[in-house]
Amino acid sequence: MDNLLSGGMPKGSSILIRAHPLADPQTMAIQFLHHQLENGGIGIYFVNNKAPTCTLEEAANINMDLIRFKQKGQLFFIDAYSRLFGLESNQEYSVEAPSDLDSVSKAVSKALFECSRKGKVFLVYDSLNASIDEFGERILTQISDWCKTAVAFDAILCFIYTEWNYPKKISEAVANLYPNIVDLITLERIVATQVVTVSKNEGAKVSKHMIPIKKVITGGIKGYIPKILVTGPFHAGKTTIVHALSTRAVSVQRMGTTVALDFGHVDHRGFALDLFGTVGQPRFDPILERLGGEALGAILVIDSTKPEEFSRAKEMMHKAGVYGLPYVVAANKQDLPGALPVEEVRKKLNVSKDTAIVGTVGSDSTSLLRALDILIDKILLM
Ligand SMILES: Nc1nc2c(ncn2[C@@H]2O[C@H](COP(=O)(O)OP(=O)(O)OP(=O)(O)O)[C@@H](O)[C@H]2O)c(=O)[nH]1
Ligand SMILES: [Mg+2]
Repeated sequence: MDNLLSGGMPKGSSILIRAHPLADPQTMAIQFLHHQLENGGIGIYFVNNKAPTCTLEEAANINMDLIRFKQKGQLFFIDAYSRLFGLESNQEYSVEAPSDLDSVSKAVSKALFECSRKGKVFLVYDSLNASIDEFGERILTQISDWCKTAVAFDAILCFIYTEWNYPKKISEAVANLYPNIVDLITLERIVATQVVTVSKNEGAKVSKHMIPIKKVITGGIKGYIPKILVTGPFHAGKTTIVHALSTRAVSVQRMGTTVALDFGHVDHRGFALDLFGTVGQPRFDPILERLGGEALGAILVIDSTKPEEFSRAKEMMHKAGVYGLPYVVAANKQDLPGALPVEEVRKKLNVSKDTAIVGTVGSDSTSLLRALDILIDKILLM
């Protein structure tokens, strides 16, 4: 995100997290807030659609302890919710009359003013939708004023917004209001999922139900590239590379060769990636054809001492159906005598200058990470 925002969150500015109706903008906002608090900033959380404690609970669910910052006097809530139901609020700032824009405005201005004296403020506004529902376009004029205040106080205002089916006029006005917009989009792309099923049960008849499962990791949002195919000829070093890159990996091996697949999970640069290594032996090519599906990119591993296998390498890319996807060539076994240098590999493999080829050694993770980095960048630019 820092790179996407060219060097991190802008100071003295405002940012809109604009989410597709199926996406979850709050988690991202909480994560931004938590990051600012950890760096010593002052947090303000404006909430008008649920009790402030709900936000604390949701943060705890992703292992982010906001209560600690609240107790330390670093985080303050503006409660624009409780009074809607005639309830008392025990928060530092509360909006007396949440249905009255002046009352909301007063509370926000007061909090911004007082908290800016304590340090650099990061304010989360949760949610813009509820305010649009309540005040219509009037809220946008008000926000424009707050954004000016943000510049004056060097604060960052972060608005949570879901793009429901608003009239074009409103959604355009919202988009025009903010100098920074982060979009959370849901892609309707089917990704390989694990399923669990029972196939034998003490001889009793079993149902054909398949239950999809997903291991849930706490810690908030992570970039996730669900499938990178690692392919290449027999013995080129695919299994070695998957294991060297992965924090967790399993392989189905027999007598030193892979007989089903390698699977590895990589945590790198804040990304979670899943690597699927294929089998090199041609008799397993039917598996290869199935493994390539839904991959977002590929690492083509070749043994740099065996140019006679290069055409097989390209054939594997075709068979796996990953030609056309972003890919990087790992010209592996560079440590062996007779290994072709990268430019020779390019000639013999007969690929263009645009194809990234990285010289690698299976035991040297620096060289492997260089290849992975290039691939990630290519995938992100897709
Ligand atoms: N010298 C050298 N040996 C390597 C390198 N990478 C892998 N190897 C060795 O090459 C052999 C084959 O490596 P694997 O990782 O099993 O190759 P693979 O591509 O998975 O092979 P299959 O699954 O059978 O197609 C092993 O003995 C590895 O230790 C490297 O960069 N240099
Ligand atoms: Mg293998």
